[in-house]
Amino acid sequence: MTEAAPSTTPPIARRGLLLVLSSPSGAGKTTLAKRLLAADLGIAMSVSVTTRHPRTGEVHGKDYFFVDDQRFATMREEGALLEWARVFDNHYGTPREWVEAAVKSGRDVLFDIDWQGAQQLAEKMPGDIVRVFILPPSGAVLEDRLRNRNQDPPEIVARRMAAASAEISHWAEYDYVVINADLDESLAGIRAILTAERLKRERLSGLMAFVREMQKAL
Ligand SMILES: Nc1nc2c(ncn2[C@@H]2O[C@H](COP(=O)(O)OP(=O)(O)OP(=O)(O)O)[C@@H](O)[C@H]2O)c(=O)[nH]1
Ligand SMILES: [Mg+2]
Repeated sequence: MTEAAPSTTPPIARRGLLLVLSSPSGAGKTTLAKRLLAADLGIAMSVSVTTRHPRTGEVHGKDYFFVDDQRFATMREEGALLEWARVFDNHYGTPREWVEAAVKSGRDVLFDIDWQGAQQLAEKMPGDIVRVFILPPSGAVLEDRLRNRNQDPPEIVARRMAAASAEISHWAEYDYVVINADLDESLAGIRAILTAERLKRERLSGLMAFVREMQKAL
């Protein structure tokens, strides 16, 4: 299911938007992000830098840019990161340049980042950010998913649950909340949000010129 044929609406210049997805671990955020990217060719993923080790199957430059502590610290000090946070025992950050260029040229960017990152982006680019929080359908479902993820010892599962609870406490800082009981339905919700946000007058920087041109003919 990819983008439909080009529409007949004349192109109006606009800034790209920053679509941020946050959720507790296990709510389905990464799956939803991948589905959205496959379904909508107009949005691209912001690839974060992280100090955590790659997992089997993860690709450098696609899932993350995997760097060591020193490289991360240098990037942070040089201002190369738009936002950054410590999550569990690792550092994560968003490379600045790529995002700023994308937004300027009217491309939309998708972020899979935590509440700390969402807060920083909202401070830096308040007019461009759209925040979506993904909730699991219930605490029991989340607990089940966290328990069954890997064969982790109980103390690791307990730590994940505490982190999930802390992340959930930030839900009200988001513009939209999607309860992910059904993947297809949640994806449809996120696509509807994206469609509506793309049409916001404030984002359509070319609208003034478009209307002026129209009025000339009247
Ligand atoms: N602030 C910030 N958070 C990030 C960034 N990149 C990833 N994260 C968050 O860091 C957390 C851990 O991500 P991962 O190490 O990929 O682990 P995961 O198993 O995918 O974790 P969950 O998606 O939470 O289940 C997730 O909540 C991500 O959303 C970033 O650049 N900045
Ligand atoms: Mg994830």
